[in-house]
Amino acid sequence: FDPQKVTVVYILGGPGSGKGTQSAYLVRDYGFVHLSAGDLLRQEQDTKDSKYGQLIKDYIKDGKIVPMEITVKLLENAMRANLDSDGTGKFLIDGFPRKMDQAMFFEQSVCPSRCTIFLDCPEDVMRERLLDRGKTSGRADDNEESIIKRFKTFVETSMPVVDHFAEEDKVVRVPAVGTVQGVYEGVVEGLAKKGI
Ligand code: UP5
Ligand code: MG
Repeated sequence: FDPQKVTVVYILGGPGSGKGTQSAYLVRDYGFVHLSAGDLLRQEQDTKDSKYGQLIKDYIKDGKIVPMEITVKLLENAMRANLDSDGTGKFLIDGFPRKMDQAMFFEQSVCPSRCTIFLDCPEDVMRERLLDRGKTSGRADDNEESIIKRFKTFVETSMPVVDHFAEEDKVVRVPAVGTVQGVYEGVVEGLAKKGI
């Protein structure tokens, strides 16, 4: 992808921090194409004949990071499918990269990011939201056991990615407690400071 023509913004944060919720507003107001890595993986898992179906299922239930070859390929395909005819595109990539090797690979071989929105949310708030959502979501990882594993992976594996981008001054950190609208105001304000 031509970084002159393609804008990539990541939205990261712990499980249940509100990435998907905030993304919907960003799509509405900024014209981003929203690509959730988790949604793409769940779609792939449900695709008949996918050779990765069982693997993705096992990884997600365990809150582990699916090997990046799979995720990056899904993201690249989705980006390509959503490029304008002149090769321009504006992508909000949700829940990726969540491991250092993915971040390095994507930045160097797919497209460098413009910035990262980091939704900063305490675990007790996230846990409550996820358990509540779990009553109706049907997601295989919205249960107490998986949630504990997801939190552990986030702290040990994904937070270093946020820290890495923060060192490059490319992170918009937004406290993600309070109302959805209140959080969104923080997101808009943070992006404005980065000239977006
Ligand atoms: N909610 C949201 N904001 C609220 C607010 N301000 N006040 C009150 N309630 C609020 O929100 C979660 C719930 O909270 C919803 O019910 C919402 O209404 C409410 P949501 O916007 O869905 O939060 P989000 O951060 O998107 O939570 P999600 O569960 O999607 O986060 P995860 O990071 O856990 O899930 P994801 O789909 O990204 O990944 C799932 C798994 O896929 C990973 O654990 C991993 O196994 C795998 N994966 C990879 O292997 N590689 C990848 O690159 C990506 C994923
Ligand atoms: Mg999500």
